[in-house]
Amino acid sequence: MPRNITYKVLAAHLVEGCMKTGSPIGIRIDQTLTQDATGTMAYLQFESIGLERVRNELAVSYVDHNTVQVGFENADDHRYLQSVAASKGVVFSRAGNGICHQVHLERFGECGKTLLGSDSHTPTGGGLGMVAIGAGGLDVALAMAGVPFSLICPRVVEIRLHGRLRPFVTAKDVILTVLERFGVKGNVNTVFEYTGDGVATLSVPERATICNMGAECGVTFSIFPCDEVTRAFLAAQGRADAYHELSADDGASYDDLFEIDLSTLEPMAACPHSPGNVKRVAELAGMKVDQVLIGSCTNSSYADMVKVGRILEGRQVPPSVSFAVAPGSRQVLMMITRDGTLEKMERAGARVLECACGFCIGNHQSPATDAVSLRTNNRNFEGRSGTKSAQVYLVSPEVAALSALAGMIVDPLAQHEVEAPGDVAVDRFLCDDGMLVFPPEDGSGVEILRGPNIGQPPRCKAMEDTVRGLVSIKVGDKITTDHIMPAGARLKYRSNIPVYSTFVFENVDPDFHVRSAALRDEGRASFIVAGWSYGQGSSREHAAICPMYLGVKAVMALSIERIHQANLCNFGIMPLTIVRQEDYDEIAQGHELVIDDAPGQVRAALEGRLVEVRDLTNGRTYGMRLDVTARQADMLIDGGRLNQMRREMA
Ligand code: MIC
Ligand code: SF4
Repeated sequence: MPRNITYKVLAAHLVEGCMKTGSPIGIRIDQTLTQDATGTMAYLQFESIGLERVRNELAVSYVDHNTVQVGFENADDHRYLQSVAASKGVVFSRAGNGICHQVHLERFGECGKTLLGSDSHTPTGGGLGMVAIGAGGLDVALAMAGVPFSLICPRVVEIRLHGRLRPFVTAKDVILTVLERFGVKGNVNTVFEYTGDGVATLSVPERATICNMGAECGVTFSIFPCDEVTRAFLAAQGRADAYHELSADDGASYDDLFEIDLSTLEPMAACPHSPGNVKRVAELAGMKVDQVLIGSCTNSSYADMVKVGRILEGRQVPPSVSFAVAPGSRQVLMMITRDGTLEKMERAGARVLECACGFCIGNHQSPATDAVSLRTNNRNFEGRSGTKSAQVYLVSPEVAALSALAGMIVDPLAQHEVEAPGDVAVDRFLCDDGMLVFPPEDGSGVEILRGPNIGQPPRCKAMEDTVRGLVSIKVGDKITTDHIMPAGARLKYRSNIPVYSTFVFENVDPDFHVRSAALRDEGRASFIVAGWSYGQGSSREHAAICPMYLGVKAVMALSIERIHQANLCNFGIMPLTIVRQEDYDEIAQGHELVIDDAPGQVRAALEGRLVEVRDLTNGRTYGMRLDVTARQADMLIDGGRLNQMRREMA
């Protein structure tokens, strides 16, 4: 039977289950990546599995998120990460080497391989024809131990690209068009596979931009074929061996089709406060901007930087705009230093930032009160920038640069002053792996260094027969993991769960943690009630670990996003789906709920039975769905994945 690319790569890695859409499968993971904000927990969990060395083909540990280092905490984490990498056989990418997804694309990605990363933008690797999936740190720790990764065999949407982009229209506008069509919810267990004659007109970094922001739609991953463009990119990176031809068979079938004529697209923007809130830049033109930031794993490639430099050349950003640029990797930085791009930026008045996540995660560059901030990254959730009242718009680097110069949003197609920057061809990238630390053959003598900020991951308790407690918070739709577990200034507590837990829902309801901890200390459970698409966005498993630490036993939502659902199961929290809208309307904060014979009901849910939740406050009973695999049901009963493993190994 003719196969699409998605099924070809998945089938080549299949170790459990069968390739039937909608059924659970297990795949072998070739490569893993972690970043520092999720990595510390992931390696602590890997250590607790007790293996001497990682078992997958390649494991890379990047330091790119917490590079601001106010206080000792981040530096302690980095030292731990470096030592544990040397000890366990992991390649360590030092702070300053760049953003994990950009560096991985440049130096490690390989056509047709699987990559699991503890970061939701891991699908960036789809630009090189990889099945690249974001997951919680514990799933990545297990993949490093050689355990297959479980997922639902996805439905595949064909996104057929025709024609060629017009000058000033970019890959960012392609993915924003996809976001406009598919939105940020309802795409669980789906893959976007790109096909059509338009594919050949897009470079690998452009394909990577498109795959990167597929994460905002909530798809499992996005993937492009591997063709001459891919071959040339890898050869220019000095890695011709990483190229393998990969294309869909003639007549391959798909579950859905979305056709895009690239030549008709326009510059687009995602408006506050969701990447799915897409408008045409033309509609926003003339809006005053206070801040413009170019960078992040979405748009920080060498080509992006060169184009920005060409637009800025010989011009000056006005004093009303705070303008900064963060190249995505040390390779990019070194190349733009040599070719004069950096000087063009500096002369235009750019503040040049470190090659790191930085502003994207709200680590610095928080805008002024009520400011309009134009950024090239992928998420504009309320408050993520560090300023709750700021209005963040997501655009292409070209629109960002032009708007920075004008002090207002500019539609590039409606101006004639600045010429379109044209294509950027690279025959040979500057390859210097001096900031990568390769592990010794035998790491057994390496001492693992732990500072006082590094605590052990908390243990969860096995499920009790009767789960009884209060709804400690009720929230609405599209609650992101940034709402649940803020990053930015709080990031440095990622390895200190008791402290980090005090910030759960900080910007939604700062007393949540006090209420929940009090219930926990009285031996009662907490429940979170939520609307549609709960847990979208980041892969941070802390959005499950910290609630677990506070005694949360179930999330009851109209729908829950894929990575977060898996993280909840990994940490013993029941992901329940509220079946009837009226039930959601009925349950209020403070209601007392009981789940009788919880383990029995979890098992029965595997046969399709609804879980009965009794509301003692109003005397009603709600039937809720528990969509889990048999393995997840077991881990819920055992009190999480690590307990389950310990039981299996005993
Ligand atoms: C993000 O973009 O939200 C992050 C920060 O990269 C996260 C990971 C994290 O929270 O550490 C992600 O995308 O998974
Ligand atoms: Fe870093 Fe931002 Fe990319 Fe997340 S989305 S990996 S914070 S650059």
